[in-house]
Amino acid sequence: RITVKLVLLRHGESAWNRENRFTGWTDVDLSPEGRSEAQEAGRSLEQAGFDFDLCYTSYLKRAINTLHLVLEQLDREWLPVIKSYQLNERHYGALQGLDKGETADKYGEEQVHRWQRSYTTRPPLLTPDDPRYPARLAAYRDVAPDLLPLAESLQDTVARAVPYFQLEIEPAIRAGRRVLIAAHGNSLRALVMYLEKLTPEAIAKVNLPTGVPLVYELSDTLKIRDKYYLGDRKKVAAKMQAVADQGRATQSA
Ligand code: DG2
Repeated sequence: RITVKLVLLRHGESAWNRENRFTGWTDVDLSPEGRSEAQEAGRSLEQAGFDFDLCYTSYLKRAINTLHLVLEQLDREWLPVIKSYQLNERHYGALQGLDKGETADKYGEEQVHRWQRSYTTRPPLLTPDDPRYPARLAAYRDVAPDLLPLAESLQDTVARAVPYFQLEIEPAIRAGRRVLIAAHGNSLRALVMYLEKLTPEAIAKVNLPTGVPLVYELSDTLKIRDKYYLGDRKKVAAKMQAVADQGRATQSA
């Protein structure tokens, strides 16, 4: 019986997580707290005896730098790292940059929750002339423009992240390679939904904590044998609750 460990890691707290702003494809870096979270994630992986053969991350620096801090901690900076835009965060469209609490004050918590956690609802779209439209950004100049979003639902994110996972990452896992994926709250929720075969209703309740390794022990056919967070249970629960609370209104109605 072969068991392969796959580790999913949401980046440490970013500057905009700290400011409670919708981030999406905005390329903000880690906050000082987020850097410590990433180092702590590296330490807990090291202490639990984890090692990796191959790493994947997005085109966004909060995930890239989290991965780097983890590899530094593991003394594995030499590991191959494959970056792909398919692992980018869900594109939050015209909500990007807005304060999540103030948006809830303006549109109501229910609407904000729908934008954040509904499977099919897209946030308000960017217009193609918006300087934030990915087709206008250097990072995506090699990507066909029709693949680049103006805003995405989780379903849209699943449609790019899951086929990428199936084509590029699954063969490596099936071959027994130990994979670490450093990505984002919603791009990782897309992978969690796929791995755990969750319904849209079930994935709506999943909130990934920042900077805590999520370990899947898989068979070579990707059946889940075990799943756990590498971290203090209470701290992890508190971090998940903090993520869930980000869309709350700042003033009670
Ligand atoms: C957050 C997720 O993404 O936000 O885009 O604002 O993981 O890159 O910090 P991340 C964002 P929520 O969907 O949890 O509001």
